Amino acid sequence: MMKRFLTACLLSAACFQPVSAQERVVNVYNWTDYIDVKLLDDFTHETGIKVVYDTYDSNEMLEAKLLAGKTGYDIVVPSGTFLQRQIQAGIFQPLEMSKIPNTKGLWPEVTARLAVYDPGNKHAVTYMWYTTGLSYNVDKLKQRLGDQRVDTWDIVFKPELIKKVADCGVYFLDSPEDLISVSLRYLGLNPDSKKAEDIRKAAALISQVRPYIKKFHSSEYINALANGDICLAIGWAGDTFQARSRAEDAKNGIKINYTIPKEGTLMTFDSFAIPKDAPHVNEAYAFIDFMLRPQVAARNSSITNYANGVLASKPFVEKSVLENPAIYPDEATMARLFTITPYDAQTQRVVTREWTRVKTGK
Ligand code: N2P
Repeated sequence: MMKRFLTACLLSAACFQPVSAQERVVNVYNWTDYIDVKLLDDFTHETGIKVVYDTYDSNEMLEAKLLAGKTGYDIVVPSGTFLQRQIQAGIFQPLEMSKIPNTKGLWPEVTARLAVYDPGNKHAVTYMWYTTGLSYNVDKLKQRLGDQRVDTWDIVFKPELIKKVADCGVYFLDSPEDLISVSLRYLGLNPDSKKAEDIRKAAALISQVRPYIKKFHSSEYINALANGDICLAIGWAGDTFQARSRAEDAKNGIKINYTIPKEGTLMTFDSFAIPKDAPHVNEAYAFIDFMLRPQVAARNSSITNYANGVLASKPFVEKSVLENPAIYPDEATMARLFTITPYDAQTQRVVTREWTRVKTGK
């Protein structure tokens, strides 16, 4: 074994280089469609650190990996509630803010909201924040719903309405937290309720319209909307506007829109965190600092259509993105948004069971 190592070593140039000159790497695990991918090359070019980039589209998927341990990831991007319980489970290391000087440009209000999940802002910094709402094909909905305004959850939760659009394809996010909280809100219950009977009521509401839902999925709806395979989704704002851009690029005449229903919706914060067993901690700091650089954060927002956590990036964000109140909500829109707290273990069991039941239609 040793001999084999020595032979490999002697044959490789790396063997003769000082450690600091050897290839530096950072392993990043982020959501799908959530970055300007050109920035990864820019980062490598500037720092010499290679980025191994991997993606997921659900907090459940990320959490399962983190709980199994030894992921090899240096940076992950959980949403607020998941971040909170992962911090409590001891998964992340406290951040040394002196290694992330660009935290000086962070957005105080957004940072304060993240502190609800990460008390004292010790373990995470906001990457993006956004809402859950209605993503739709403007013409196909108009053909089917006439003058009905698409600014209410009625569209997806009233069987007589969703039934009318089922033929052109409806997807819901495969995210129990999003779907249950907005259902609770629609029912006039506390969207953050942890009562089992409330969770069951929310699940029953979704089950009622289950026959009209083609798929539960949290990333395929972007292309499905953009190419006309579906006409309605419960989705996230940034993804929806990416679908709009893709349709525009394809010049296929498909018009996509997104609304925050008047009844209100969930607002979520996704943030960078470093697992305790991250193999490349200094590289992780370098990556986070790069991503928080105002011009870089702005590029990410301009491409992904998500609002980032860096106030100082605003002057550099594409005007159409910055001025879109569904991405950067104005005061009136803000007033309709709610946030939620993590499920305790018992509630989580109810949620998981109900969600499986809803999806399988049983
Ligand atoms: C990006 C989805 C990010 C929002 N496609 C969900 N955390």
